[in-house]
Amino acid sequence: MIHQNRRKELLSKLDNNAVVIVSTNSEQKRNSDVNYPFRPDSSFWYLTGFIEPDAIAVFSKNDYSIFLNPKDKTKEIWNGKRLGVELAPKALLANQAYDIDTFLDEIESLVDKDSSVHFDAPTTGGWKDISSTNILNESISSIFKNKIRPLNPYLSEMRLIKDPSEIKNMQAAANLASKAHIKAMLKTKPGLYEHHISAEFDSEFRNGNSEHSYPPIVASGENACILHYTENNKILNDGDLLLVDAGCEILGYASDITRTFPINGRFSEPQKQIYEIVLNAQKSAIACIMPGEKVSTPHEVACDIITNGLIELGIMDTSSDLSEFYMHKTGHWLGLDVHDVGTQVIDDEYRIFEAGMVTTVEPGIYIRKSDKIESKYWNIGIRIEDDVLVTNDGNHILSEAAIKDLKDIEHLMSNQ
Ligand SMILES: [Mn+2]
Repeated sequence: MIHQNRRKELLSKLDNNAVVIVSTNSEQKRNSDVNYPFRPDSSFWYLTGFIEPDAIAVFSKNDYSIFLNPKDKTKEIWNGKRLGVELAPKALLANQAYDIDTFLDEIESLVDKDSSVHFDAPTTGGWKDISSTNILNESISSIFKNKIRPLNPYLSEMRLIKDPSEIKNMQAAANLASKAHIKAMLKTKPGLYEHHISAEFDSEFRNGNSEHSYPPIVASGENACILHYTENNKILNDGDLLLVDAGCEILGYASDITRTFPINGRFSEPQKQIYEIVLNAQKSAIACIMPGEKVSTPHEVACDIITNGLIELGIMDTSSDLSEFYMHKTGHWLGLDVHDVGTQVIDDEYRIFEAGMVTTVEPGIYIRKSDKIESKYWNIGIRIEDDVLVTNDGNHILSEAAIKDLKDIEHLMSNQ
């Protein structure tokens, strides 16, 4: 029902006779005859609730057709059950279902002469996607030509505002990942390897019937200054920090959390100084998230605090560029995709926060070796990231169970 309501709401934003075509992913080859674990396309999942690979939904005000893989005894024995053409209409609340291989034969008959066709080329590969040529995109472009209109701008606006069922899943994803971060702090000690800490997240997520929402970053010492470090195989050295950026997925909805903590359980004085700047920037950025505030404000607030903090410590002088130490944005939308859909800017102006939006808040400071900087600060990389829901009267930190105050972390890790 929830998916039917979403299709209805989407159509209400389009022309009266508009037709929407949206497709999901195909399985992707990892090597030889081994595939990557399958993950449905987020927009397709959002509108249909259907999680098998190779499917296309076509719907308008009066009609909903679903194209999907047909039942196949052999393939189902080898690869798992399929819903099939016969059961699909009832299960998915569609008017009719077709074998996906008949898509090109049927599609023209499902679109009236004066209808517009809302469709965007799949970005992650889908049905008959062959290297750089997407057959679905090519076919739809050649059949419907100038009747084609974009879909994503309308859909992204809808996906940007989360409904209560989506928020429930995101809270569950944040809770599970927060628990895993606490476990990681308790497990961490000098002499273990980054992959041992990574394994805590694998175990916690799988035990919660969940998956990673992106490859985790478990970066000790200087590795923390590599933003997308995923080797996760170095030894944990006494005196270094460990930066962990890891989140999971519940029914498709992601969490995305980063914590940075001392491998031996005690922050050194220079680490403390940098940590307090990042934490202050993060808390201050979160404090200004509320309906009516510009979405650019958290980043501005975080940049000011980090700039002043680094100048005070003599790491940066007024003329240096902040991007040497803080080179990414303070947040991004979060939802079915970790970097979720939705624009930041409308008509050349930053938009304002609205209740139901979920953003990450993740300032950081990364200090690489440099003759211009006192050596006690070298190789300190710190990021603190929470998932924040905009509520009617302010915000709620979905990931608040993951402790982040310096004293709380030291206290937790002293009980190992
Ligand atoms: Mn993030």
